[in-house]
Formats: sequence, C-alpha cells, structure tokens
Amino acid sequence: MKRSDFLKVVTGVAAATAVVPSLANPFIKASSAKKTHEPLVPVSIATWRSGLQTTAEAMRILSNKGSALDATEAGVKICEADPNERSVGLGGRPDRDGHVTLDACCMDHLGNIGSVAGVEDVVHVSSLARAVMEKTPHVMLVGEGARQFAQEMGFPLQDLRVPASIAEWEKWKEKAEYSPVVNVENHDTIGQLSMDMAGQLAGMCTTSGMAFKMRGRIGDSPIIGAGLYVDGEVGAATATGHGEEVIRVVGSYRVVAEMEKGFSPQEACERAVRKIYDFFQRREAGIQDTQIGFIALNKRGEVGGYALRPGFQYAVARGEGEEPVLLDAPALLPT
Ligand code: SD4
Repeated sequence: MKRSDFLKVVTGVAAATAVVPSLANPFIKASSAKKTHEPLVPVSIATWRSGLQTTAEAMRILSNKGSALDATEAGVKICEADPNERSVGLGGRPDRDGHVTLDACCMDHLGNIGSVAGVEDVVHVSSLARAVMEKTPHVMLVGEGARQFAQEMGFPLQDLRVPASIAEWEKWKEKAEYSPVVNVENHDTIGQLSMDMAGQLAGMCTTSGMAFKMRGRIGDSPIIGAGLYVDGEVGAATATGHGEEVIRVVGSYRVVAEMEKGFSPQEACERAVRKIYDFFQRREAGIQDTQIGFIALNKRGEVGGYALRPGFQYAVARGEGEEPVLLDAPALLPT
C-alpha cells in the first residue's frame, strides 16, 4: 500500500490534503451529520503503545453503539488496572516521598467535566473523575477529599505500590536528586479520545504524573484545557509529557482552538508543540530533557499526533473489525 493511501486509511485524511487552513469552521457542518441519524464510523485514539489495547477495548463498545465516554473509560481502565503500566493506576510511579498519587480528568461533547488530582489508594481515577462530573456540583476534587469521595462512592481502596515501583523508588533514593523523569518510552500517561456512532466526542486522561515528583505536585493531566479538552462541535485533544510545559500553553485547549480555526488535527498538534518550543526560546530555558506529545481527533473523525522529539507513539482504532494501528508521531526536534 502506498504511504499516502496508508495515511488516508489510518488518519482519515490524505497526506497531501492536510493543509489550507481557513477561518471558516468546517466542523460545524460536519456536526450536521448527527441530524441525519446516519451512524458514523467510530474512532478511538490513545497515547503510547498501550493505546493498542485501550482503543481496541473502546472500539468493542463503540461498535455496539456505546457512547464515546463509556468506550473511553473502558479503554483507559485497562491500563489503570495493569500493574506493569508504570505511569498510571496500580503500579504507578511514586513521588519522591514514596507515595503513589494519581491524576485524571474527563470531558464529554456537551462540555461536562470532572477531575481528580493527587489521589491515593484508588486504582480507577478516571472513573472517579467521571463520578465527580456526574454526581457532584463541582468539577475538581483533590487529595484526601477526593479519596474520601471515592470511599463514599464505593470505590475499593488499596495500596497502589507494587514491588517493581518500590524497587525503582529505592534506587532513586540512593542519589535522591530531585529531577523529574520525563519518560519517552512506550508507556506513559494515557490520554484517550473517542467519537461514537452518533458523532459524539469524549476524552479522558489518567496518570501517576512525573516519577519522583515533589509531594503535592500536580501536572497537566487533571487540568481541563491542559491535559485534555473536548469541544463537541469541533474536536478533542489530549497531551502527554512534561506537564509544566503543557500547562504553560494550555496545550489541549490550544490544539482544539487551532482545529476550530480550520487546521487539521495534525496541524493543530504541530502548532501547539511549536508554541511550547517558542516559550522555551523566550525563556532561554534548556529543552534537552523535555518531551511533549499531543494527539487530536476532529468531528470528522480525522486524527493527528505530534511531539517535541521522536519517540512518541499513538494508537488509532477506526471502525468495527479493524485492528488498531500504532503510529510514530512526527517530531519538531531531530532527537
Ligand atoms: C504530568 N503529563 O504529570 C503528565 C505525565 C506525563 O510523560 O505524561 N509524563 O506531567
């Protein structure tokens, strides 16, 4: 298969057509597809290699006419429950004092939002964020209050540390240098976006945050607009990587705002990464240890992904019966 055909199948857009931004919003028109009641081809897209599993699970639900939110939640929960996924849920990396504290958020096509940050002892913080969204008058709960809410809602509480994560932390303590590790390998924060057969969008983001972070540090992942953003009439985006930098540019909102201007998901991700790079330049700050990746999905079902440096991968599942594919995101910097 030619590369251009492959890209068309996978991203839903021909490589050569991913240009021509316009000020008109093309996605408002796309939303009229909903009014025809024609079922759309569902799409799910997720960060890192683990996205192969999480998008496959989401697609199982989307293919049965499940909602984008249900599908996304079912997907990310797989990683949260997997003790070998070192950056989310059970087995997530501890902070520098040895506590595993999790962050998560969710957003749907109507603009409903929920978020939890710095939560201990709860595996499925994505579901907890959804509970904040659906069962409280608030949008964000943190720390002990979020844990207490989890208990009230019947979430099981358990120690999130596993022998491997304790061993890593013990090793880190030998030097105990405070230097947050930004992981550029195939396991990291899970950000997932889905579009269901009704054309509705939803997203979730879940993480243990930066390994050996300061106690109390919160990254971008639970912050609506930074780690995740969904505009049901435009598209959705989520981020992975150095959260401080993503927060600085309100990264995921920025990606969606670029799509609203008419840029493709791919272009929108590129523009957000470039903005982060610009801010580094302005501050004359060292960029060598930083990695950031965005993925995006628009209302037409087109997707994109881009990173600051090579190594970021994301998975795309499109339509029933199709295996999810893993893509290497292009990057701004050569290494
Ligand atoms: C954070 N963005 O807490 C998350 C972690 C991450 O690669 O994605 N690391 O900053």
